[in-house]
Amino acid sequence: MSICGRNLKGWVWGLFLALLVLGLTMSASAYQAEEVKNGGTITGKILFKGTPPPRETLKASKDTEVCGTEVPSEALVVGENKGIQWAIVSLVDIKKGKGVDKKATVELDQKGCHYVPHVVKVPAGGTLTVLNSDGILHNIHTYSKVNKSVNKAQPKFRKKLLIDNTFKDPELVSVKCDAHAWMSGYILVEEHPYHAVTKADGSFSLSDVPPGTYKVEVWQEKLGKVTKEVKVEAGKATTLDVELAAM
Ligand SMILES: [Cu+2]
Repeated sequence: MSICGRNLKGWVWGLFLALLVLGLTMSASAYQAEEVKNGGTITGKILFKGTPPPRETLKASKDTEVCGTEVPSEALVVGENKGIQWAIVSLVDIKKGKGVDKKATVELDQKGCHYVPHVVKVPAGGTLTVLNSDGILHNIHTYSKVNKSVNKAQPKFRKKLLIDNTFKDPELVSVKCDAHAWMSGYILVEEHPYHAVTKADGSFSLSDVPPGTYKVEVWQEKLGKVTKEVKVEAGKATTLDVELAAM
């Protein structure tokens, strides 16, 4: 009887501890992925306020047969109607919605001594495949605070480099090449898919957003950050145009 009672007590304690650990784990990962039915859409444009500066040109000092000598900077690209390319639009306070596909193939190419695309989205826990279309030596050097940093050479014969077990937590990671100082890009590690990178005309779209009011953050590497609030209704499209000014 006493042995049985002790066993029971131990079992109850075990269960209690297991539930405690489970609870802590769940509260640590704030975002909950679930199916979204009849969600809304947020679409709009990110525009430059005022007269945009001319696009900067950087001087290439090596591998000029592949890179050229004058390299157009990608740090601030403003299109004809003031649309800003490669700004990031994010729902920052969303707690539940669509999940990210950790098994998706995400590629970042090194082409013409640029990162293509300039901003690449990687699901947290996913793998990044780095390509080397240039056929010259590049190296992938990331600058991060939360995730492990990467510093790997990619010789000209190495067409593919897989980076896994690295981008685990949400963060905007800067990537540079130590061989070509002007090469600069971003890796956006996302735990939810409600981030959009603007197209050449500054447009973006976020779909399947569960109805609610959200804080929207717009970030651009040269122009900084602007925060807006947006209300999303079931099955409806909400328009959000945001202007960013020079800092
Ligand atoms: Cu390089």
